Amino acid sequence: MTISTASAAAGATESLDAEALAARIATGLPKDFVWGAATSAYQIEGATDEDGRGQCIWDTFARTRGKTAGGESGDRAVDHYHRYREDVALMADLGLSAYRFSIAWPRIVPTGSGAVNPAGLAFYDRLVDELLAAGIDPWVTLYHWDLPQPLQDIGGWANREIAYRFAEYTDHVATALGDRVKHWSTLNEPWCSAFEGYLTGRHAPGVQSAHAAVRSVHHLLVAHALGVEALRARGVSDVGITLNLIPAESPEESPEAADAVRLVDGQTIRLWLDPLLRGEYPADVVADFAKAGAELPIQDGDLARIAAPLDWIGVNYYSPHIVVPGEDPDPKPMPFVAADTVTRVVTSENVTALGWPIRPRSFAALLRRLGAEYPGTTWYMHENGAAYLDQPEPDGSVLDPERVSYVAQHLDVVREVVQEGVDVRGYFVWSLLDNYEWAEGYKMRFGIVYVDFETLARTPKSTAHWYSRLIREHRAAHE
Ligand code: IFM
Repeated sequence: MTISTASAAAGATESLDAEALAARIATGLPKDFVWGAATSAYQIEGATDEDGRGQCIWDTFARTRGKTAGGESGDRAVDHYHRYREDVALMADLGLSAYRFSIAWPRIVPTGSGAVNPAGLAFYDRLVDELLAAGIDPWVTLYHWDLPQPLQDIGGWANREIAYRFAEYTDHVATALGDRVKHWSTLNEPWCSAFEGYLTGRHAPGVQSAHAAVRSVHHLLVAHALGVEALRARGVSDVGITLNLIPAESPEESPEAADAVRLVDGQTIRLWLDPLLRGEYPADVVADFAKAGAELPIQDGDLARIAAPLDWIGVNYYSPHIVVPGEDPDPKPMPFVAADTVTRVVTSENVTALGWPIRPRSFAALLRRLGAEYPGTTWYMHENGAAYLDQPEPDGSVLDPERVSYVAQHLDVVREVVQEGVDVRGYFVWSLLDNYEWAEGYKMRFGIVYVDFETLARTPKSTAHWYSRLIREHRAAHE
């Protein structure tokens, strides 16, 4: 199969065979490059009523009529809670060196504060031991969107109290797993938690308020800061945060188009990286918030704590936001505060099944920009992948050439920018398994391993085989 790459070195687009591209990536990345796959608790575990797990905002949201496709929920998901051994064996077969997964807060502290649930901790204890026995390095994410419902009942992330509860929960998990888990991410994609959870309401808890969304931004960052302090206090040395850094671009060249790009870029990228890495919120974003009557509830000392040194930033990238100026006629509101002058460009050209444009050159530009504007930072690709409507062949195999192409193109970009000196140290494909894609339900498949949602049987797709060969080739190249 032939893949077009975005290599800048080649000038124009270049076409390479999938195996030749794998060889170029394998030999072009350094010896200690980390090869992983990622998942999250609510999307794969199921067992939402077992072993003392409490309820989370996604349980409530999915039960609310009209909020998720077909009313689907993570109640059973792909039953990883019971099948984790099989899943770890699968990862070992693929040759993964690392696995990024999240801990379900409602399993550990079912009511969000107070008593710890030992049975919940025991699950992750078993999972971590299983991973280590298989030679796979666990990368824990502490929060991937499953806020305990009792904490939402007191305002959720719009209430500063939640940040303190997060620090307590972090301490419990670090105490239990810190002897074996070396890599910790505090939050996954806080932009989604704040803007999709509290502004558009397309995600749990389904609130629609600029005021609540902006408060949530700051409280999520305070939670991150307190979480880092809790982890450091337990002697954890490899700590970061995972951000979805969606670059904005416009096909138009005008001051209005530049302003639309500025607004979107400000709220997706600079709103997070600037306080974390520079100790300040971007002034233009604060001004956009003020236009909507919303203010970041900063207290004395917060900014210094948020900017405490990190070991890395995890980057989740899928696609750029393509925008033009003007009021968006789309009935779905743009997920940005004061975005009444920004229209999303919808295209059907070179998109995944979710309609997300495939633009490896935008990805390359993003990584180069991160390297240039935030020098001295280490980056890990914590998520990258593509949704397609995969179906098994009559012989049971699952062929997903579009996903092979997507992953190969984006990995080749990683290779290229690493060779230019951008400090990207690993790649986690999203996702290990087909799973619950939040409000989209189960239709959109992101896995490199196919899951039959009836029988729950797992079948590695072509991407899994290609990725596995790449990992082995990389190892062989550095032996
Ligand atoms: O499935 C999600 C994941 O939970 C967070 N990042 C984006 C993925 C694809 O939408």
